[in-house]
Amino acid sequence: MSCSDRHRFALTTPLYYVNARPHIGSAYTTIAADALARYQRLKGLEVLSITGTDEHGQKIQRTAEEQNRDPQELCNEISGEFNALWQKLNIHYDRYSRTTDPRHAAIVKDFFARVWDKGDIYLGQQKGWYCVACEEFKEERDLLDDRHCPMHPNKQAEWRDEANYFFRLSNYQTQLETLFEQNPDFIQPASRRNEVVNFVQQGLQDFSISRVQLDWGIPVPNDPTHTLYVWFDALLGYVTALLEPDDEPTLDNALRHWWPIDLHLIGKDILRFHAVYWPAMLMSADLPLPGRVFGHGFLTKDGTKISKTIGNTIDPNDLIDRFSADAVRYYFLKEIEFGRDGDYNEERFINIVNADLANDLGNLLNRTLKMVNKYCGSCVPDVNPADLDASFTLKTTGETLGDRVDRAYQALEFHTACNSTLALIRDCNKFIDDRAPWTLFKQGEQVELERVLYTILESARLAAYLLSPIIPTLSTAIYTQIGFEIDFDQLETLKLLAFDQHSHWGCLQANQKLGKAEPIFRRIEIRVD
Ligand code: ME8
Repeated sequence: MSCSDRHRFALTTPLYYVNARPHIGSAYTTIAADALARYQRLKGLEVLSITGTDEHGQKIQRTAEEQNRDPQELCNEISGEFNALWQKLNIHYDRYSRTTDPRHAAIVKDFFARVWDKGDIYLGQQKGWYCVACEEFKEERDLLDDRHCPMHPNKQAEWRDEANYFFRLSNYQTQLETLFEQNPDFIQPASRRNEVVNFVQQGLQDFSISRVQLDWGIPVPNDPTHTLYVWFDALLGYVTALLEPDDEPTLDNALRHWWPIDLHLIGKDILRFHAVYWPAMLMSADLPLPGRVFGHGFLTKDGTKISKTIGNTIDPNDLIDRFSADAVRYYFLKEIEFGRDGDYNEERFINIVNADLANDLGNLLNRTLKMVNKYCGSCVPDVNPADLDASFTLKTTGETLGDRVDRAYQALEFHTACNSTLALIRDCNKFIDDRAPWTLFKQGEQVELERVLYTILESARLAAYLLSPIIPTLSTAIYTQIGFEIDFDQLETLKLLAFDQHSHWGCLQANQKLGKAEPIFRRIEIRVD
């Protein structure tokens, strides 16, 4: 079993198919992965964040044929679009794995040889219904009327009866059952784990890992009349990503530094591949297993899964252009419990980011900074947090917030991290109205006035710090206005922001010179077309 190094953390998004431009569903997993990677970096861990594209298989071959294009040219174009989107969404990945990279073919060849030598590959006859959109054989009982696929109701499964190489998945039934029993957290959340355990208990069947009517892929090393099944090749894209730029592309070199990966973040549609097929393939190759597989829910639009194949996509580029990257990142992580399905609704999007980011957080900071400028000479008020008594309830709440949010990130409960932090900010807004600093000023209560303003400023700082994995640009703006010279996007400055210190309420130093006060997030006006 894997035993990962506590000072390092490697995580992956799925490698996305390049049959169409990225949509908000693909962005969703990547936003979550980026938030988690940023959180781990804040905690001082060395992080390797992996994403990429899955470029082989029938689905891509057909898309290229339909568009009368060279498949590689299609892959290059769409892969470029994924990359451009990640830049725009402020995603910091360390490795971008493309399965058409020649280095990847070398890794696949080495891995295939190990599984072959183990005796886990044999030639057989594959008969069954294949959904090209899923790149998966389906049981007839799982298909809808006229053999339409439940995941892609506009696509029909196709009959196949051909010689294929098979992987002996059935050999790993007991080992997989033991894995799930001994490592209850291997598959998360628990509901997904139960699904997988039930599936495995029904008895595992070998699955075919080659195709004969397919050119666009990696030839089977021992028999080039067959092409490797796209999933066999794609999962190994996670391993290829581990090669250092100068490494010779061998499996041993790839596994040297970061294996085993700590976390595979995926959507629930590809759980079986990651939680059953992949561990069995790794067991066959005698390799340690990844730490965890987390299967999140689907984004839906009017109740239907958002999908490139169905054609009901939402363009993340458009959302970012209109609302900003931070707003998009915040909405999806705060609004949808990670692990569950969630529906996208534009009115709700606007209401939430306006309420939380523009009103509660943005206005609070702006009002407070103006008062500090006016009443305290543009410096953090000269207050020792230890002198604040129990009537400063924000201090009491703030002192436990760091630990609560830390636990939420560890458990991938992004919505809890957001809600707990925003609760402190709402309390701040009430606190200002209750303590009325403007009245304290008129009454000449300078000591109390400074205590009140320090308390609010420190709470806003803490909120910005704890939300920085989700809204890095806004957090940088808040920190800058409070007088720090840091950028949450720069790894070097993160070293100055030690989690132990900055996640604690009370770390703001008295007399720090403030930056320039400016609105951090402008309210979004609802478009009336
Ligand atoms: O499955 N809601 O690629 P893919 C939430 N190439 N997440 C969604 C979503 C939705 N509506 N639609 C897609 C593949 N996703 C394979 C992976 S990995 C070695 C190979 C997310 O582009 C979700 O995480 O079809 C899904 O699992 C992922 O996009 C990949 O989708």
